[in-house]
Amino acid sequence: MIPKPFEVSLGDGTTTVDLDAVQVTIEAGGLEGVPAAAGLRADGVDVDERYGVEITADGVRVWGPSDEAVFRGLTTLRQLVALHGDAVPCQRIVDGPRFAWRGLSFDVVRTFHPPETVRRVIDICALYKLNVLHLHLTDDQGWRFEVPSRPELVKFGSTGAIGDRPGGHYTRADVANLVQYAAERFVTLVPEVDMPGHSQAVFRSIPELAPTEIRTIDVGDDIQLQLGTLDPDRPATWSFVDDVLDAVIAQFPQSAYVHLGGDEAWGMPDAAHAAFVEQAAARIRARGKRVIGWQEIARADLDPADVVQYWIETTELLASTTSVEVPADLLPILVEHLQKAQQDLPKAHAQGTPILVSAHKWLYFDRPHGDSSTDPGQEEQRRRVGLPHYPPTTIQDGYDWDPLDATPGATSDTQLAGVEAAIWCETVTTRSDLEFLLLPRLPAAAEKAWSHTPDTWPGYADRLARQAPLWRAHGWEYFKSAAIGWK
Ligand code: TNX
Repeated sequence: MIPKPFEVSLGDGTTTVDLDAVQVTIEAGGLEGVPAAAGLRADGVDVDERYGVEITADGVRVWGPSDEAVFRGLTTLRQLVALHGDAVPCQRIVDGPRFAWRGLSFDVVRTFHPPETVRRVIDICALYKLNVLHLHLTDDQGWRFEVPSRPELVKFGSTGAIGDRPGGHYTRADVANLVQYAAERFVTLVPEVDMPGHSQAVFRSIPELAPTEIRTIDVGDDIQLQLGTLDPDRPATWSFVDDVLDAVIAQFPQSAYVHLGGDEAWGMPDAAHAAFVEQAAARIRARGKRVIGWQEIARADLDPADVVQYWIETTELLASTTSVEVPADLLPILVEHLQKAQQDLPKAHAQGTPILVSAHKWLYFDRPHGDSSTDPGQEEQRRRVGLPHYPPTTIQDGYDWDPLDATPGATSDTQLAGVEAAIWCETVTTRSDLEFLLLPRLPAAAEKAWSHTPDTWPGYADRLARQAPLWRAHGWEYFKSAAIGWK
């Protein structure tokens, strides 16, 4: 079972579990011993998800204080049935998450993923008790949702992706269907509109918003770094931001948060970046929503209800600037970026904003797989998928870490909103590539987000091996890491 439950007490014998005949009740009795989740402090995603499951020869009971809790309990049962078939060991489980926010950030820009693929990703998230799918909807290469008052964004901004990959966007009907599909699985879709950097698709669509000069640096592999950002001093910028926020909030009504990006505003003076973030954040809050952004937003004045998403694990990146060949004109930009990044978490802690942990070393799934595959047919894919500038990561690397220890300056889980993995799609061109990175990496991230006490690597590897039949039953592809004794 993944994530590992808080407490399992085995009974005598086994029984058949009929998932349609489970007794489900909304009540909290018996869950007092399970610690409450750390993370957010009010509305948002921090409902009480603690649950109990009791399997006896006389029947099966699932309970918890909320619909979410009961759904997580039923998910546990689904896994038990998949693992044990007709002979599920009688047992009593009481369980609950370590963190309130357990997510996956999904880049649908560099490669456009059709709604059917997003639904498969939601299914994978739900099976591992994640409750957030963060959609990275805009970037330099594309704009992926409708803003009714700005039809140019879809007309010109959505057509491309990286290289000659096809573009695309989600219609309002697509978004409504996805929001509902996710909600039925107690997954919240959190939309990201990346500003003020990563905005080339906006500039192509609405040239009036473009900076007077855009510098481009070729970083190889068909990827260009674009220096040029939205300008906080132009009134047109803010009527654009207002239109976009109105559209995104209307289409993702269940999300308490809007993600404003805020990352890699290359070439923008610090004061302009902070001013931009502060204004955009104020406009989000004025619409009754909370603000989340990549860690660079900590350079602006924030509200303690905002969330700062930590991604730049500086020690590994600082080492890579000397070991990897970096284009000469990129090096000073990169070094400055890393130096500033080291101040972001202290600033976030000082402002009392919770941290969402997405440190790239453990949680970026767009890193090459470091293990070999038991299937020689996967070796070509292994060489092709994953950004080459990251050192490869093994499945064990993805398990042997702790979210609190990984967050510089944090001393208590209460400073963390939770854990969110990220899948960027520069090298992910197909659904097969996507699933090849998500499985088997995602279950480890989910366990870090959910389980209060860590398992040993051999214990986890054994549980992971037993998940494969479930993936095959769903038709999900997975990387057959040779480090796992797959069932
Ligand atoms: C950095 S993570 C980015 C993305 C890239 C990713 C590749 C973040 C906020 N920005 O634009 O796709 O690295 O791993």
